Amino acid sequence: MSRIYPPVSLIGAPTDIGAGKRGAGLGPDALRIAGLPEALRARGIDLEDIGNLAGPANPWQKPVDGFRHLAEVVAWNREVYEASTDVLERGRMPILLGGDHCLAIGSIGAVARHCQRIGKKLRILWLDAHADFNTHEETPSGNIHGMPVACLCGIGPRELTELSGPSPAIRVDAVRQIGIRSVDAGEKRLVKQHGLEVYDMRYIDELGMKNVMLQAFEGLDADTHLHVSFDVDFLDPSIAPGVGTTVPGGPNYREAQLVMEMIADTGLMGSLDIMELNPLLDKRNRTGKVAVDLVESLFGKSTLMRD
Ligand code: B3U
Ligand code: MN
Ligand code: MN
Repeated sequence: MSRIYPPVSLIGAPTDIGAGKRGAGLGPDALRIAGLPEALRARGIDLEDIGNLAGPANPWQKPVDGFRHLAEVVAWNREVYEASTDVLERGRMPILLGGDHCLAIGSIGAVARHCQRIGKKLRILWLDAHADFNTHEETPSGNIHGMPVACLCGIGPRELTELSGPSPAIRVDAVRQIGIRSVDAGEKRLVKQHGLEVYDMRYIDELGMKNVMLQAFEGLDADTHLHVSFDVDFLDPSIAPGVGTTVPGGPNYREAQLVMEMIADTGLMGSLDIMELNPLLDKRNRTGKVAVDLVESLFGKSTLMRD
């Protein structure tokens, strides 16, 4: 099925400020060099690339009170929030090129406020190996890329929970997490306590990816804005080694393609993050190319004879 897509804007956020390894700051250009703009234009999409945002350098310091680089994370997220809001208000679909996943606080914050303004429901598909639901007390690392979902749900420091407006930016029940296979002990307690909907790999193995996705889509309607937050470490490391925190046992290429194709079929995707790509940990930008391939499927490129 061919579909008309809204105009799209690429926003680069070249930083690894919330990560435990350096290199995710090269993600935006690695995605461009892997051919993302050309691939989207080839789908007939009206594409603008607003280039890379600027923010503080990574001072590479140890965590303080359970947070590493909190002030810099706030500054980067403000930039992301403002750029994403501007794109949404111009009637375009933002694609945030990360950068590490802490930037979802600004990106999803902008989408959540936009949905509130225009009266749309919000559903977030969080594709990740990790739940990213840590707090400064539970975190084993102090890395804020392990905390964005908690912050968006109102759990975290005020600088981050109120970054886009009154806290919480989103309701826990707006989120569906898919592909999860690494959750810290304290984080797991919090996930359960708050009732976050997590489809972990065991669940995917048992039900099959198709049924899991149908569950994730339950309750969607034409008034729903679907935000996809794609942490590239969602993928099995055998196809996506170029990320800072690989976790074995993730979705394979075919399962990942099915996820993307089924999201495309909903016709509801209104915004996207592509996060944590780290080309320094890869050869020949392989992971970037896989990510571009999958994003093409998110925009309706089908490998089947259904077009
Ligand atoms: N849960 C761990 C590891 C982690 C979370 N997100 C990523 N890694 N990419 C932590 O440090 O919070
Ligand atoms: Mn993540
Ligand atoms: Mn992850």
